[in-house]
Amino acid sequence: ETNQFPKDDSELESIVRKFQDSISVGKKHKFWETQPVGQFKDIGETNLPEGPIEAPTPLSEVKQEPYNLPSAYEWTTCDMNSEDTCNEVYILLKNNYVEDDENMFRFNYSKEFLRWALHPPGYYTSWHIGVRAKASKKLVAFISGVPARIRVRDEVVKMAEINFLCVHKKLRSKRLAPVLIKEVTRRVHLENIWQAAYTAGVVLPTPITTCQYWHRSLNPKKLIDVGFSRLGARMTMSRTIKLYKLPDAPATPGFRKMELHDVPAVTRLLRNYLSQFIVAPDFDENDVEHWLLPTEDVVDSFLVESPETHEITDFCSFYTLPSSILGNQNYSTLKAAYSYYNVASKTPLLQLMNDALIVAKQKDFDVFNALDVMQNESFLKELKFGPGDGQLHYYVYNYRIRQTLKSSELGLVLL
Ligand code: MYA
Repeated sequence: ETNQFPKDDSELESIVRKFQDSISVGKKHKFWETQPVGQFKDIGETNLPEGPIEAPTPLSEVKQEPYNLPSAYEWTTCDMNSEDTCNEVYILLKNNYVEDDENMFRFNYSKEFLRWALHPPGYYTSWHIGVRAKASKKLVAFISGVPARIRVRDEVVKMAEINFLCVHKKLRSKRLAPVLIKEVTRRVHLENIWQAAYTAGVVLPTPITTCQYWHRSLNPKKLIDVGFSRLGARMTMSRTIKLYKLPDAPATPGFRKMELHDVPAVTRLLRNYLSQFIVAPDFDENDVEHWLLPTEDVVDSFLVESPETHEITDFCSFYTLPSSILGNQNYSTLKAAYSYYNVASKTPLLQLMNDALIVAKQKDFDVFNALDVMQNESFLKELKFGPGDGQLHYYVYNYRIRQTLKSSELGLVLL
């Protein structure tokens, strides 16, 4: 159902841009070439050792003062527990964060979501960094990090997960982003952490893997009306609605919402499952409680409790990330669910994910999105997901991984 052929010049341009991106091996990255990250020229160099690119320096040698900003701007640390500050970050992102290639949709992370994303166990307020205009005090840029333990093969590495890098539209292309990145790096170093993980839609030196988003229509009429998808060839609206129809209730006996007392069992299930991937988070019970216990309109988690043995055998989860629909008369928000962590040990993964689609539909989501990571490829086509046109590149900072991974070798989902 999704874009098979370019429909107009702007779509053609975006395809050309992506092609140019994909051959960006020869393109200059004035900032990224100075950073301890895998460089394009080193691709295929199998002799370089896996692990940190630069050794940590003594903490006393970490720069003690913030980097310089252009004189009209100043640093601010954003306390997301403050209703006012959280609202300012929310508004900056709502108006200036990531859009699709055709500028039809823009991510609209909710305030509750931002608080959840930025307050995991052990978070540092100092890693939630804003830039204000000195005169008006208006927030014009943001970057954030949260601590995480990420396993690469058999090493567990303390990292920062960097997200929500945003520069106001009116301040773009002034090299502010490298200053934000250097400042968050400095503040991460001050906590004696020397590695980071991040994702981006753009190609930078150099991805550890490149993933694709797939989309499963839950409300096909709205998706077509707002231009998210198009009516397939030889399809009518009523045939399309029928194609995507789902049962009213999940099919698996014992399928229910995750609760606090499930945290130990879910942690065991998930740790065991994630151990098969080359890169994956090293979740303990505190992490599972934070990241996977259901939070209204932020994250949903379900599991299968065997009706006979009461054993927890399967688990699925998705997070809520709406997008603003730019310039549509009838609709302002696209309600999207994003597949998070799923583990099937007894129920077939296909059936488990079909139940996830059913509960997402019950909760009135318009679309269910999933990356082709972990074992997701095994259900995407059969459950009528269609490939999206955007790619998501995964990166690690100051850690070399010998070969580029297949997306199915990745066990990490960033928000
Ligand atoms: S990904 C989401 C990024 N946000 C958006 O896409 C929102 C809309 N766009 C914007 O707000 C701006 O366009 C941004 C760039 C802020 C993205 N990741 O200031 P500039 C490089 C990394 O003139 P602007 C997310 O949040 C670019 O290649 N670098 O450009 C994860 C160029 O460098 P080089 C990026 O457009 C973020 C330089 O910036 C990105 O005004 C992970 C140009 O700067 C990008 N997404 O602003 C950050 N986009 O010349 C890295 C552009 O070398 C974290 N650039 O090519 C690294 C780890 C840090 C911690 C380490 C701890 C040890």
